[in-house]
Amino acid sequence: MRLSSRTLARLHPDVARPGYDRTALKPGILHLGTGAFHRAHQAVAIDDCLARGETQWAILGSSLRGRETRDALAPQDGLYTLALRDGEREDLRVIGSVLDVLVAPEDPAALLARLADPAIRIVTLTITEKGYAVDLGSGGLRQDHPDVIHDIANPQAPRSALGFLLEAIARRRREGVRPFTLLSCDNLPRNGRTLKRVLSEFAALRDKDLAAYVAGEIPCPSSMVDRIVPSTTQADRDAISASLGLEDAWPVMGEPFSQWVIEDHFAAGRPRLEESGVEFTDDVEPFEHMKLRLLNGTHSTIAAVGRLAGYEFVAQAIADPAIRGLIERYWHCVIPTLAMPADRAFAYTRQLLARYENTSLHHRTAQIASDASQKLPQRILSPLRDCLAQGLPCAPLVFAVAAWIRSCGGSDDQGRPLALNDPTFEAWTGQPDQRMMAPQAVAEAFLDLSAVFGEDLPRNPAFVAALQEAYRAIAMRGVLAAIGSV
Ligand code: NAI
Ligand code: CS2
Repeated sequence: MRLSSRTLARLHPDVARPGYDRTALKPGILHLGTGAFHRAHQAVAIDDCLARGETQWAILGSSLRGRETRDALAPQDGLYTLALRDGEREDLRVIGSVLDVLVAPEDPAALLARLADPAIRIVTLTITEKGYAVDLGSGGLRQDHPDVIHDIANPQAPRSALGFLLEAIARRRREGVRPFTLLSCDNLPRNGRTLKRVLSEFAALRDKDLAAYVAGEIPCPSSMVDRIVPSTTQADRDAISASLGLEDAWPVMGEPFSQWVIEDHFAAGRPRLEESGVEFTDDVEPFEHMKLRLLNGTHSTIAAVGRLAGYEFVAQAIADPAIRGLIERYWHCVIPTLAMPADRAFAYTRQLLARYENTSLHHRTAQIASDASQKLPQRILSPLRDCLAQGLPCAPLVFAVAAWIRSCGGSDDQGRPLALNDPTFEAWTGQPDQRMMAPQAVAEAFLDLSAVFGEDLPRNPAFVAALQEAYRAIAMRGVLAAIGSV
């Protein structure tokens, strides 16, 4: 029997569930990109708000790509399970905040109509880094992006998040509807500011006046989001359904830790998220630097190094003393680049180690390695630039970049194939064949990738030489042996 409003009462008694009347809910938030993370993070904080009686802030979900999430959740009336795992412990909770999921490619007009609806006051986004069509080297819009070109030509039937948002903003403005707030929850640098910049540049391709309206009237607070949420596997579905006593076609799972820090600029009100543990601030950057540089930077390092060494999961990789030592040295290099007091940052890294050691999460190194070309600039290269500018040691960061380059070669240290899963990188026509080239030449060829390395790093001789040396060591000795020299 399937999880749904009708069967809720049959759930195993230990499973938490919505205690509020879902028929009284009204959607005040529209979410773009209803993937695993949104359902394990923002939708949970909103579930708490609904339970406190803020009934006008339920979520209307949407997908700009596939229909899988809608197909799984529609027969369940939007209900799904969150499983929080730590060691032997697993806490199950059914979340009720997502009312429905719209599938944009099936009916773009329906999504546009809901975005233009005055009841929608906040639009949240988790569309992955690549969903913003941003050139991370310059921070500006990729005007050559196929979706950007398509959406400028077809404003009434867009494909991209930017296309949907701009058309909805134009309609609301025309119809005298007050603006919504755009709240990015992706792991981008200054995610709100980045969104505003690409959206304004996108608008300028269509109408300069609309671009000025976006820049002046649409609040885009930046936010820092954190909870490790591995993709759900069939084994998770089966195990969670067995514990529920009902079938759930798409539960999500994550760690107990959760953090959300938001700049408090909203156009038309917001739920009382502070009562759900969310922090509000005037400037998210110190939090964002701490999280992107200490957590995501080492996550991407573990993904690249761990995959070359043959580790499938983060917990396995961090249990290897060589990798753990590299990560600890990495943190020592990065902490002086942060605005956070060092003792607070070190306490954060101790907590990170424990989070990485959580064996029940089964967090795949391959998941973190996906879209790496969209992740390295803010996670690793940004602190690396600060280290270079301040004359601070940064060998572990350079090593991480070299390991990523090596992992793009298509096989691990044992010659087993490594899948890429990075469409932006795969579209790069200058990719060198790593088996055919001298190590120095491989690192040098990668530096042509300006969307990753910008214009400055390839011109820094100390960085270029260190990268060539780190790559050569990995190629010659294998990644684990090469760590010894870092
Ligand atoms: P997921 O794979 O479950 O969902 C990704 C969502 O993004 C899907 O709805 C997909 O349709 C959509 N999407 C993919 N490419 C798109 C594009 N080009 N344009 C528009 N939509 C697109 O992944 P998950 O776990 O939900 O992560 C999504 C994002 O959330 C991450 O990229 C990251 O920025 C952020 N995040 C994820 C965390 C995690 O641990 N999973 C934690 C913190 C942030
Ligand atoms: C990970 C993040 O997949 C990745 O790239 O580094 O999604 C990470 O799990 C989250 O940022 C944790 O909050």
